[in-house]
Amino acid sequence: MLRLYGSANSRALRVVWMLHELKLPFDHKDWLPRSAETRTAEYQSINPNARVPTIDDDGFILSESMAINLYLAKKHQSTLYPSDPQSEALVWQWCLWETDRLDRAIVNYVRHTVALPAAERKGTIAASAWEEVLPALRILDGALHHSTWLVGKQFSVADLNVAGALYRALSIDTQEWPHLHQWLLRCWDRPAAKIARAQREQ
Ligand SMILES: N[C@@H](CCC(=O)N[C@@H](CS)C(=O)NCC(=O)O)C(=O)O
Repeated sequence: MLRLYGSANSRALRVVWMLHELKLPFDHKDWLPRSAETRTAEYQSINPNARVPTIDDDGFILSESMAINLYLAKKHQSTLYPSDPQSEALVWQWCLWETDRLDRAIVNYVRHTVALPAAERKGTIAASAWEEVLPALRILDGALHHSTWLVGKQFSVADLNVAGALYRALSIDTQEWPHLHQWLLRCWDRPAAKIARAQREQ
């Protein structure tokens, strides 16, 4: 059986979401980042970064949340993974773009504005993160101006991976970017997303 290492309270959230989209049973090692379990030699033999998530798919080991979701959707011939090369490439584009432009910046911004206890927030970190987050949110809003989804005419792994990474943005006001705002709500309204979110927020 497929095994997922990593708590929904980490970037494994987007993988939990994908596994529920695909309705795949999985053994969940619900480990928090930096937990003792991730610091063992055994875990580091499958993920030398000592980070989560990682999957073990009947002996095939894979880390990097974006790659995991691309692999799972493709392997299971999901409608979330487009079959034509150009749409497939656009899915990769959005996943790589998110990792480059937004993934850490949005986490830093939300942690240092609303998520951390007030005494632990650092305005300088929030301000420099915002300089990266703001243009990225504008780009997403522009991309969604004339289309419901990021690639093609239906929800795909591009939407799941980017909206999954934007979980933190659910706790800030995004109404200034109406297309992004509506798309984010649309994505997180999916039943599989709600299951993953409930697991994170329990
Ligand atoms: N690019 C990686 C990032 C993985 C990552 O940074 N995971 C964090 C939790 S969200 C972690 O395990 N951090 C532990 C550490 O920093 O030692 C992915 O998307 O899977």
